[in-house]
Amino acid sequence: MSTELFDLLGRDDRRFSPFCWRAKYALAHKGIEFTTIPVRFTDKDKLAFSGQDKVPVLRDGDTVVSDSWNIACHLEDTRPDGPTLFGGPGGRRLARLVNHWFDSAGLRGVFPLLFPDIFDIVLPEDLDYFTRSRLERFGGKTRALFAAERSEQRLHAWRASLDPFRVMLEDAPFLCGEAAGYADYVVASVFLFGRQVSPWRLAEPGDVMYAYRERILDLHGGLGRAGPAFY
Ligand SMILES: N[C@@H](CCC(=O)N[C@@H](CS)C(=O)NCC(=O)O)C(=O)O
Repeated sequence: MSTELFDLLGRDDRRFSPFCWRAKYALAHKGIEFTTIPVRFTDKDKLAFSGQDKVPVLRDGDTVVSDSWNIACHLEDTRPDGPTLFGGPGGRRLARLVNHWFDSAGLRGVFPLLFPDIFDIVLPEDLDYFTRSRLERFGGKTRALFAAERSEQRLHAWRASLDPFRVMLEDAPFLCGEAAGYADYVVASVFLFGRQVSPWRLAEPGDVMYAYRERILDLHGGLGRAGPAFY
């Protein structure tokens, strides 16, 4: 049975989508051999079989699953004997909470700081689509306006918002404990994404979150280090 992950493609083979990173880590965590199928923003035809237009999409034998959370649940449910992503039903619900909260606070909070730089790593043939779709999404707010609003102060405020994670990492290497779990992959996806799209550093050496990021990058044979990055 073949397992394929449809993965967002940027310049220089950057695979930068945070949601795709979550799926790649979940697959690696389960020890599943998979191939990635690169997808440009405008390659919507390639995703038509999934009935929607976003990545990640997993084709696992005859089963098609879209959305990173659904992919994690599918992997946990179909490979119960592999290392667990959630640590049981209670852990699954908590991971779901982390997923919701992190998307609406952590990821959304840092997005304005990184957004202006994404234009430089989007493939030239996707640039018109990216510019148009994001203008629509952000009510006409331009790249230039986002760039004018970003500041070191905002970056420091975002870094400070990660304090609850720093507390969790005082007595364990990962948020889930001695071994990483899906909640780690959700939170760490912001660092995997951030280092590939922008020179604005989401963590600096000396910060607990930087050491955590390094540990995540090293997992699964250095999976996260694949492809070019700013830092
Ligand atoms: N909730 C979805 C979000 C997926 C998503 O937004 N993917 C983005 C890439 S990061 C995408 O495919 N965007 C396509 C587009 O904007 O046209 C998940 O967790 O998988």
